[in-house]
Amino acid sequence: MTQTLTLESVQVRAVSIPLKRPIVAAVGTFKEWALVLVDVRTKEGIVGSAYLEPYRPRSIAAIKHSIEDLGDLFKGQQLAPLDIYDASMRSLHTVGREGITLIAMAGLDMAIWDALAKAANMPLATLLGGSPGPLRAYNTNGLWRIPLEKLGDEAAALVAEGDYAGVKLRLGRPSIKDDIQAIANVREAVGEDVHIMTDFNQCLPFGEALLRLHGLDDQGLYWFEEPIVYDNIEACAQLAREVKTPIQIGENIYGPREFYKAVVAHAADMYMPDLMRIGGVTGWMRSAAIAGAAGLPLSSHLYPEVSAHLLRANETADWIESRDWGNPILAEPFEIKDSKIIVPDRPGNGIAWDEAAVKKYAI
Ligand code: SMN
Ligand code: MG
Repeated sequence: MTQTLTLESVQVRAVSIPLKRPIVAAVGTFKEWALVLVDVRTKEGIVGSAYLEPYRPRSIAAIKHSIEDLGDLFKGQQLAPLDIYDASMRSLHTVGREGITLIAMAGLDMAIWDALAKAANMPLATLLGGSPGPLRAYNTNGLWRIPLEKLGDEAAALVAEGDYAGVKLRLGRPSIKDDIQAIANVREAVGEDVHIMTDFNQCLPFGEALLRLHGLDDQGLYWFEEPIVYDNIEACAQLAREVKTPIQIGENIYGPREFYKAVVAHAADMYMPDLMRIGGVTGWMRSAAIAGAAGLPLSSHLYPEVSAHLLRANETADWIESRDWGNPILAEPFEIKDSKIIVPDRPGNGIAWDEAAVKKYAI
């Protein structure tokens, strides 16, 4: 007998969790990390869960209202994520195709896929044709734009957190000399065998990016992430052509069509979609197929749990960005061992709330 699920209601809550190492980046300074929790209840009794990372707490009201809007629209309908994705876009494009529209849709979509995997009694990775198991991970939990002299100790501590084979260092300091010193401090602390991914968070004007990336090209860095504004596709493509170190982009790409345009324009050498912007599991799988066909390495941005399931089912899976900021509200955070995140062998996406912690951090 086939089991279909019917949407009964959608619950949206929010928490804000203090960060062990505050984020100091070109996108902003954050002492706490907000999460929007989405639970999709079905008539059959299965609940699908997922979260969004809205950065700015004040944007939560708009996201919540949009998800509730979609919940009303699909009440009583079958949980068919591809149908719901398309109908959501048709419904919300009236208030914009990207931004809140895709973010709300993505939150609902991830929770729906969790419910479907639970109904099938399979991990999400298995439902998508992959399997649970390990994936290589780098530690992104620090190395923000903190004083240069603090970088070495922090880098060593980050490696020790999970025997990590990679860490991410934020660059784009006032001068290239500062960036070179930052790299030297981290390299000295982690040794030759740990990869250093670097992230500029779009802070460089294009001319400065040309000078800076050429100047840093022989530093043995694993990638240059978002050196310039993400949607200047032609300029991104020029950097990818001219610079030896791989250019990595993707966390700000909204939906599979924008992803396709970037790939066609050779805007980068590697991609790292963000689940809330790429359009949830559905938008990710559509984009991953494009990356796979083009032979482009695919990593993740934030959302380590759901991204890990997806990368276990993707042709060109590369690195998981490992961040623990959401762990305090998870009943069973994913295990990290030998620089690998382990996709657990339990039904769904593996996200279950620690309700006492959700209450504690509720906003
Ligand atoms: C990032 C993530 C979250 C907050 C600030 C910056 C960054 C990354 O772009 O790739 O981790
Ligand atoms: Mg980034």
